[in-house]
Amino acid sequence: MVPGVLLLALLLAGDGSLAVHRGQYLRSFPVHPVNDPCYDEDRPRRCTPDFVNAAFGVPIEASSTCGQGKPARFCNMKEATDGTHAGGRSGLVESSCEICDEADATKRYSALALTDVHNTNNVTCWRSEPRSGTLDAGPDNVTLTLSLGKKFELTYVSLMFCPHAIRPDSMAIYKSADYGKNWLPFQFYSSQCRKLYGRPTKATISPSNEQEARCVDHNRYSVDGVQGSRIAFSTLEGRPSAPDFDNSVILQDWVTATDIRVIFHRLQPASGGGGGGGSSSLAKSQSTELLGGGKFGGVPKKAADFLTHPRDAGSPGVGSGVLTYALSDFAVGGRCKCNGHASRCVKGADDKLECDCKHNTAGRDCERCKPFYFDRPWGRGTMRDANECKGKSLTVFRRGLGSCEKNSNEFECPD
Ligand SMILES: [Ca+2]
Repeated sequence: MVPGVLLLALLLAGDGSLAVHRGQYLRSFPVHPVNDPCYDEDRPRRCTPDFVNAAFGVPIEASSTCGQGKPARFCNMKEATDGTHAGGRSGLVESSCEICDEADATKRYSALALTDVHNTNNVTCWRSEPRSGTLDAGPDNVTLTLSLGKKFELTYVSLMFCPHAIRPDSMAIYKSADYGKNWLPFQFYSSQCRKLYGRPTKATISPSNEQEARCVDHNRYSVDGVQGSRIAFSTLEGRPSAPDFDNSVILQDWVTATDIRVIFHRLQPASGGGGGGGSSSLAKSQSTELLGGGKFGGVPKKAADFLTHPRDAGSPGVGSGVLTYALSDFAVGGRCKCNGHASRCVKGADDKLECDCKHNTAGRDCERCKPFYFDRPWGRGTMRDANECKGKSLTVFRRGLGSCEKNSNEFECPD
C-alpha cells in the first residue's frame, strides 16, 4: 500500500470510530440540559422565571406631563402638620417654585424618568402638569399606564414620590389581565375611602372576597413620613389564601396582570382634613352625590366608573395652579407568568415576550398542552406535581424510519 493510500485508510478508519463515539455520546446525553431548572435530571419539576422589576425600562404612558408643549411653573410644597393624627394635614407651605420645560434637559420631567435606574443620589422625576386646583377645571385625574406586554404574576406595585412633592390624597391602582380591554381595581388610597371609592378603610379580606380591592388611608397609616415617600401595595398582603397560593386559583388570577394603571384622583384632601368634606356649596353638592352611593354602591365596580369620577372638592385656595403629581419611580415586582412550566421569558418571533415553555406545554404563558400531549388535562406546575403534559399513549409514525414509535409527535401510525 502506498503511503498516501494508507494515510487515507487511517483517516477513514478514524472517521468511522469517531462516528461510533458520536453515536454513543448522543445516546448518553440527557434529553434536557443539565442546568435546566424545569427538570431534575429527566424528571420534570415546577419552574418559574426570576423575580424582576417588570416595569424597569418599560415606557409608561402619562396623560399629563409638566412642560410638554410649553414651559410651566410649578412649586414644591412643604407640608405643615399640626401634630395630631387623623389625616395629619393642617396646611401647605409653598417652599420653592421652578420651571418645567421638555425642551430643556435640565428642566425635563418626562415619563421615562419613572422606570429608569433609581439612584438615590441622582433622583429623576416625572411630573404632571400643574393642577388648577379649581372645580371649574373639571376632573383632576392624571393617569399613568404601564403595559408589560405579557401576563405577569405581581407581588407588589411600588410608587416613589419625588422629594418635596406631596403625596396625593386619593389615588387608585388598577390592573388589566387582558392587555387593556378590561380593568379591575387593585388598590385604593384615600383619606376618604367610603366617600370617594365606596369602600371602608382597610376592610378585612375574608376567603369569600379575596379578589377585592381594598382602600387604605395611606396618610393615616404611613410611618415613613409624608414627603418623598414610597407607597407599596403588596398584592397578597392580608389575603387568607396567600400561604396556599399554589392551590388558590382565585389568588393566581388576582395577581395576574398585563397592564397596571395608576390614577391620581385628588392631590389634596378636602378642607378640614381627613373627614371634612368640601367648603363650597358646589363641593357639598358633589359630596352628597358621591355619598348617595348609587354610582359606587355595589361590587365589582367597573373601572370606567372611576375614570369619569368628578373631582371632589379639594382646597381650591391652596397652591392653586402650581402643584403637581410627581413620582420618581414606578416599580412592579413579580415574575413572568408561565404557570410553573418555564424558567424564563424570551422575545418571540413577533418580538413579543413569551414563556420558553417546557413540560410539553405551549402558549405565551404555557397555558395549554402541546399538540399530541393531551393524555392528561393541562395543569399548573406546583411544588408537589410538575403537571407535565403527556402523550404516552399516542402512537405515531416517524417518516423515514418506516416504523411506529411512541412520542415522536409527527404522524399517526397507520393501522
Ligand atoms: Ca426615576
